[in-house]
Amino acid sequence: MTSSSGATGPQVAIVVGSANDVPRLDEALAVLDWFGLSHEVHVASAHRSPRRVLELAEGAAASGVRVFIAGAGKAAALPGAIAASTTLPVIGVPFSSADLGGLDALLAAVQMPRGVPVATVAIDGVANAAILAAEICGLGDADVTARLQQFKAELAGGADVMALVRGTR
Ligand code: RP5
Repeated sequence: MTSSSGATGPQVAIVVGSANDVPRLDEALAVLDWFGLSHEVHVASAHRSPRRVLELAEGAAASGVRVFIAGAGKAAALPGAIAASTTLPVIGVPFSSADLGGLDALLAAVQMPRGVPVATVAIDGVANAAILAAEICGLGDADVTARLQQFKAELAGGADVMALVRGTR
């Protein structure tokens, strides 16, 4: 994708730690589509493919990415590993798993050392991650801001988030 600024990247870069995580992103992709935000999904693991994670983190800002969403389960180092190597905001999504229910990933994502923040949402909170990404992108984009105002008005009117963004209400 190429924007008028010459940027080649999407507005929102999504990275998950395993191909098995990709189906968890459905709600996030629906939300981002509703807000008209371009996005790309990458599979890269802080533990299994750390060099790929570094490449994605280091290259994103120059390609026009505005914000990362990083989701991982278990010992979820991915959001922090990305945050360590980019000046872009990183939204962390801890994924649930059968053994510890996602508490492991939540603590790994949220308990970042001072200096390297990750904005961590709830366990499996991919829809909120996408809404937060829209709010970040909306800071510099009047169209996204207008969509956010519409979104808030719809919520206040009783709309269900996923029914709204999927157009099924
Ligand atoms: C994490 O370990 C991934 O994000 C995934 O949620 C979890 C399990 O990965 P797989 O063994 O299913 O590839 O790194």
